[in-house]
Amino acid sequence: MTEELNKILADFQARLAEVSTLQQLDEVKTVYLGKKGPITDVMKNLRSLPKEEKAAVGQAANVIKSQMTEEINAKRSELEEAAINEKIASEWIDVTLDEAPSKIGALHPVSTIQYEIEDIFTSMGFTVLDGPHCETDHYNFEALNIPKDHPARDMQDTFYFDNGAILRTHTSAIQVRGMENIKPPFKIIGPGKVFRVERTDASHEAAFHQLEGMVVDKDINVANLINTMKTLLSEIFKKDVNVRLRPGFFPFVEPGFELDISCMICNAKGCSVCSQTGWVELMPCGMVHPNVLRSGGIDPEEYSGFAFGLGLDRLVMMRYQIEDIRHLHSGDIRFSGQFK
Ligand code: FA5
Repeated sequence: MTEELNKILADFQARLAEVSTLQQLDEVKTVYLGKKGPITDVMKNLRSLPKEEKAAVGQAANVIKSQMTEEINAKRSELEEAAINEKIASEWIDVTLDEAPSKIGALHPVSTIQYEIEDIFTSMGFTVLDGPHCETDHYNFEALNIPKDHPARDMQDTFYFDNGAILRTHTSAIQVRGMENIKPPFKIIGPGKVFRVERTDASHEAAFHQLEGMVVDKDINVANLINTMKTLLSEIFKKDVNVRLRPGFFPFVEPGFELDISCMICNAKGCSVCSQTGWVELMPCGMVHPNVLRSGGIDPEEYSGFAFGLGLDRLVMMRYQIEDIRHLHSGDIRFSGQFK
């Protein structure tokens, strides 16, 4: 009988050695220690053994049963530990690794310069206004002293909708909306996108950006205008820049000026951006025409004002020496990525 028990143990150990999963282990346990297992059989048969053998076989069967239970428990621990180690290995994260390079975008240089200028002007007490891209003829032309059939309309051809609405050609439309809502004295700026029918070249786009400025108060004069322009340019360029002021015609100002900046692309030698003149038209300006004040509900006998319209794209070109305006809105990230 002892021999038989030893054989059962040897069989069990051979099967156990092949076990590699917890499921297989449970199967082996059921086969050897379950109700229908060989040890249970031995115990059941004790009755039929001679008295003198009974105790010895029962004892031996119990020893073997305990040994099997111990070996099964040891195997279980071994398998559970292996499973935990495998999980740890598969979920391991190296927290010391460098971050994957992120693809975070950046502001477009036109936006950057716009926000800078907004900061400069708000620090001088200006309020920032906004206006719609899609305008009426009234705000874009009529209220700015440009009646229908006025030749000045030719300089700013635009895109017309069937219902008479147009894409605004300049941010000057924001002036008109500003006058409707704010009573003088006031200092406002209005940045934004504008649209024109243009044959594009190195310094002309069909959709570009301007920043309008308007100051209305008592006794405002040209000296106030020039001082504001100078403050703006020295704050933006942080160095002396060559500018010239010459007469310019716009129906909504009188007198009107063109403020040109010495071309920084070619150092005023002449190039396609400055049309070989050495000067770039940057910021027309002037004293607000009495008709415009009147159409905004302001008495020109009591108040006067100045206004200007800064070309933001050209300003960006001067600052970063960009030789063609068309790069700015090309959508080419090899270009825009340089401004991160
Ligand atoms: C105007 O748009 C006037 N509303 C500006 C103004 C405001 C004058 C207030 C007086 C008082 P102009 O068409 O020149 O003016 O445009 C103003 C600036 O916008 C130009 O000096 C230039 O810097 C920029 N600009 C004009 N056309 C284009 C274009 N096609 N592409 C890029 N920039 C342009």
